[in-house]
Amino acid sequence: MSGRLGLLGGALVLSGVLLLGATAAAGVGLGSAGTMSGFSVGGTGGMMGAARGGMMGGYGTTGSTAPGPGEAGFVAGTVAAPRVVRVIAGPGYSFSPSTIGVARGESVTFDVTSMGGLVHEFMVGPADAVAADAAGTAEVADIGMMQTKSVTYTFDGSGPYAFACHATGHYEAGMRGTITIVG
Ligand SMILES: [Cu+2]
Repeated sequence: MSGRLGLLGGALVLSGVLLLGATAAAGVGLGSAGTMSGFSVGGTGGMMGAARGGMMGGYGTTGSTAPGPGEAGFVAGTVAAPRVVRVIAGPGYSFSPSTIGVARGESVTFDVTSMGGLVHEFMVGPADAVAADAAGTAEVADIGMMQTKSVTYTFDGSGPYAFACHATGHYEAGMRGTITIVG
């Protein structure tokens, strides 16, 4: 008897997780609809983010990194259909990956998930503007633990480009990365 109840409980938990996952995916789509000054930002709530990253043991099909330039299956992102690149912020003062290749002119949506206990930011754009934390540079801020936020950027210049976290002290601790223009 108790074994059957255990099985039933497991099935209920599983369907709950699937429901949460679907809700999180819908949240990402809604978030990307908002546009301001040339780049768009979006995000999922903390609990939904945890459902995607923790309980499901992965990130689902909508949050995975698409093939990059030079990789099999690469399709350059466009403004209408940006290529998705998943970035992990932390644990500690690091991004993974720390170097990201993009094709000249393509639009990329960075889905940034914060791991560990620190709140991070993700700024992307011209390297000098990113280094200076210049106002108007594309970014998402206040990315809490297990939370995912996204920002879309079009690499239509010659570079160099970079990304960084400007939460207090993080950049100085080395929390930055490089965008490489491929092709
Ligand atoms: Cu940070």
